[in-house]
Amino acid sequence: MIATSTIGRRTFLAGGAGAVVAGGLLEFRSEARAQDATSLPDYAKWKDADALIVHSDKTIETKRGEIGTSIITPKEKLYIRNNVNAPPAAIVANPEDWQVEFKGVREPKTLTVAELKTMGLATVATVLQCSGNGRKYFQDRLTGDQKISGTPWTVGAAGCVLWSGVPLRAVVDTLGGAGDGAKFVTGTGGEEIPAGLDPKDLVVERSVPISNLDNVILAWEMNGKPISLAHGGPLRMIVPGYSGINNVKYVKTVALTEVETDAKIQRSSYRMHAVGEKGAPEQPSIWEQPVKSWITAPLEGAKSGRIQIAGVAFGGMNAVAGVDVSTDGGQTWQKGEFIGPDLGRFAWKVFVLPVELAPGTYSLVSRATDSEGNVQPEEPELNGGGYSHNGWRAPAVEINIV
Ligand SMILES: Nc1nc2c(c(=O)[nH]1)N[C@H]1C(S)=C(S)[C@@H](COP(=O)(O)O)O[C@H]1N2
Ligand SMILES: [Mo]
Repeated sequence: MIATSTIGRRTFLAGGAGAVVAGGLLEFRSEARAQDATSLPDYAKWKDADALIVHSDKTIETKRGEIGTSIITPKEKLYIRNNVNAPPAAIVANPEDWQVEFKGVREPKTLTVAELKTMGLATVATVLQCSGNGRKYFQDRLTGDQKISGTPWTVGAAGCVLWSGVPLRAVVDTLGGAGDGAKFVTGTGGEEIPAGLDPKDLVVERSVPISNLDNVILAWEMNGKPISLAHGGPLRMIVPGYSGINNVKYVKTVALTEVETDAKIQRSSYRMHAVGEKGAPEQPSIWEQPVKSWITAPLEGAKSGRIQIAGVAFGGMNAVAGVDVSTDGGQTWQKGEFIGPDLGRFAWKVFVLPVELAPGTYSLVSRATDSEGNVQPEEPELNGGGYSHNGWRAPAVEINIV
């Protein structure tokens, strides 16, 4: 917990003067909150506090050493990111009764979760990762008056999770098929928008290309339990392979649309643009996740001798095909070995490399390749939102062997 407040304070001071001038009161408030966040917020009280870094009541990161080697991330350790306040806990009291409106199909209809449960069942393992995971590594590279605002996540805004629910394709087929000209799947989150504020500015509504129709799952179960409020129960739209933001929690409307939603969160947020530029619809949207890996153990020095280096690797839309591991900061590489069951192309894989280390200092890094031959870059180009960091150098683990 001391570490948490230190991170908050450092952010506060580093961004301080600039943030207040540039961002005004709102930004000031969120940084102040990060500063005194020391315990889990009520809706996440059931989480394993020792495994988490609480940046704020809406941004909670998994500690790097807590991911484990069992592939699936336990719900108690999974990160949380809410863009706005979560709905009241009452919505998960009777999950079967939750209603979802389906639009852009031949026979539009509102269905309950109980009805959805009769239409089909599928289970998929996906990497759920915040689009801003690794933002801190971009922020560390800024010079002059450059600024990237947002939570300074390192590697812990990610987990690998099992989702069960109905394939969206089955629902669309039941409702007579897609309407004419449908190009996107658009999901709307069930948060209440406070009166007097423009819903377009706040609604968590995301559009993804309709090419995902056969992958999308409307999930009511996560790792074998009804989805908690924190993770988007009673029902969540899962878009396998896609960045966190596209996985809409407490989904209340699913529409097949001709155009992308003009909600702010789609129109200008989560866009790839240069530092200092504003987000705009013509820029690439943060959709598919790029190939990525990082080391999870060891994170601290040890006695010389045999050591098992371990980590996680995934390919986003593509299966991960291989991972190279280096103990000298990328000068020389060895092949890591994937262990454990293969949970499919959207899951991550755990890798190991046994090494013999003599006393000295080491820089441990990993570099994954996906089935299409895409390789993790050493350093991705800076972008203004600090999105989709997948560089292999920045998350290096520096250790001392004695
Ligand atoms: N309805 C809704 N869905 C949402 C969000 C949100 O604030 N509201 N946040 C998104 C973001 S930015 C991320 S990273 C993931 C976080 O999922 P988690 O909290 O279950 O880890 O949910 C996404 N879906
Ligand atoms: Mo996110």
